[in-house]
Amino acid sequence: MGLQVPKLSGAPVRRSLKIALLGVTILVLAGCSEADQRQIRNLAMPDRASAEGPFTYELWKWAWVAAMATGILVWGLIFYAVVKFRRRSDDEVPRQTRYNLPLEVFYTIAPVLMCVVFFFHTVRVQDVMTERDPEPDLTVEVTGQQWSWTFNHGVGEQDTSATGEDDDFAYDSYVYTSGTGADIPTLVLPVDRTVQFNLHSADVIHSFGVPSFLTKLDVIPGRVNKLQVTPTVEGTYPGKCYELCGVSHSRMLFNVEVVSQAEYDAYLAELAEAGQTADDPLLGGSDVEDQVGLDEDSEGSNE
Ligand SMILES: [Cu+2]
Repeated sequence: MGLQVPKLSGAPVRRSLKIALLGVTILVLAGCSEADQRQIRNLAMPDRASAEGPFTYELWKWAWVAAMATGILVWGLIFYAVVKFRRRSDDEVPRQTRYNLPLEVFYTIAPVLMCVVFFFHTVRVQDVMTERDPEPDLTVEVTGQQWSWTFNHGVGEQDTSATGEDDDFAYDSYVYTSGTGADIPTLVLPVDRTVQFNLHSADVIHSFGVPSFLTKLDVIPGRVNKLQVTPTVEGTYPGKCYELCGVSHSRMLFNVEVVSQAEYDAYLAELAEAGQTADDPLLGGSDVEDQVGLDEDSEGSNE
């Protein structure tokens, strides 16, 4: 009993394969700018600018190593089977009822073991990211609202026993900066200081994150989530809302400027001079007149 398969002539197939491979290689190499190469070296992660960042990056890196090792093993086995068990003559059909018990036990247990290892390291890194120093160097009250951010910086002595909830705030007075969809706000932070962010939402669930810090946390109405970060490298970084929160979610951006302590103090004085002061942090709600950035009079467009 022979299987009737039309014969393909090898040469044209090999030639088109070669041309396709060449095309793909040229495309990939041509697309590699210096920024791309940096991205490749960083495995698509931004440069780490916080004390917590390396932990996330190590988890990411070793997940890649594990995935690549698994991939190479699987690809190797596929090609081995393709070559070794290829059909050698037209009337040959392999036995259809073979099995290999040790192999089946292996490919059941191995993925379970991999998941256990991934889970262990994920929890280990998560513990680092969610760990909180009871005495952070400063506390910033952050408000997420459709669709921008307000950053409230404390002035004077910090009371680290304050909960950040129910008007129990760490400072007696604040200076603040607020953005709109048309005017992206800037969060200024001192370098090498552990900052606690108390995250408040005035409406829906947002998520506060700075890619270069390699950490983020949800901003949930009705509760105060707390995230601690220690920025380690001075510079300007983009930040964003990571949770689809409505039609202008993509405009819910901010910039982060990590500066020296002296520059930070000068910045707070600047805000105070501009009259952006309050006894309590601005947490949205009655502080928000309407959905910012969407009225037609505001600068910028909604496109
Ligand atoms: Cu949002």
